[in-house]
Amino acid sequence: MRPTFAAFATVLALVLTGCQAEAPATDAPAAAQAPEASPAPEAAAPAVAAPAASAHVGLMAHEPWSRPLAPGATVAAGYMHLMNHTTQPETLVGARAEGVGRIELHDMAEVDGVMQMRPIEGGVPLVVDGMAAFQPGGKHLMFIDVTRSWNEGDVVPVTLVFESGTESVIDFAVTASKGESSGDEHAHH
Ligand SMILES: [Cu+2]
Repeated sequence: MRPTFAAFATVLALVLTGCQAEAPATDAPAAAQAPEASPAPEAAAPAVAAPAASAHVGLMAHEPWSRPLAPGATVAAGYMHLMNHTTQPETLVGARAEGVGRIELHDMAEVDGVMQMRPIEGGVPLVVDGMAAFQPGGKHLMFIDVTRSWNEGDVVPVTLVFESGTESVIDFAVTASKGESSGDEHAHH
């Protein structure tokens, strides 16, 4: 696996920013025009069906995705923005999926100018209303011993396991085009 991590980092950083800024209304200049509080502008945003934003008890994964595997390859990386909209801290401690031998939580670190990945010890903590970015060049799910189809357009259900015992099934979209999408994937915020 030789992903070009750098190319996508910038794009995802933008997405990240957009996520944290709750976008105050920018198009309501005239007070006279707004007699009463109207629904947030974002409610009118197009429903861009984030391929699989699944929400289970307040744990949400935005845009879970993975690149297609080349023929013969058996190791893939998974990316998403994981958010904890519950009322208690959670820690992602593992994951599993049918057709995948095992899934590890990995992080990246630059060593002498070379990005290297390593398992994350102790899981990925999420404070209340916190977010963890799994993105190229950073944290990711490592799908090891993949035996199922992993091609453009495939959807891979992945069960995320949290320390509290909560499990959340997230559908990962297999796509090579993620880096090109514009940042409107938070329409359902
Ligand atoms: Cu990895």
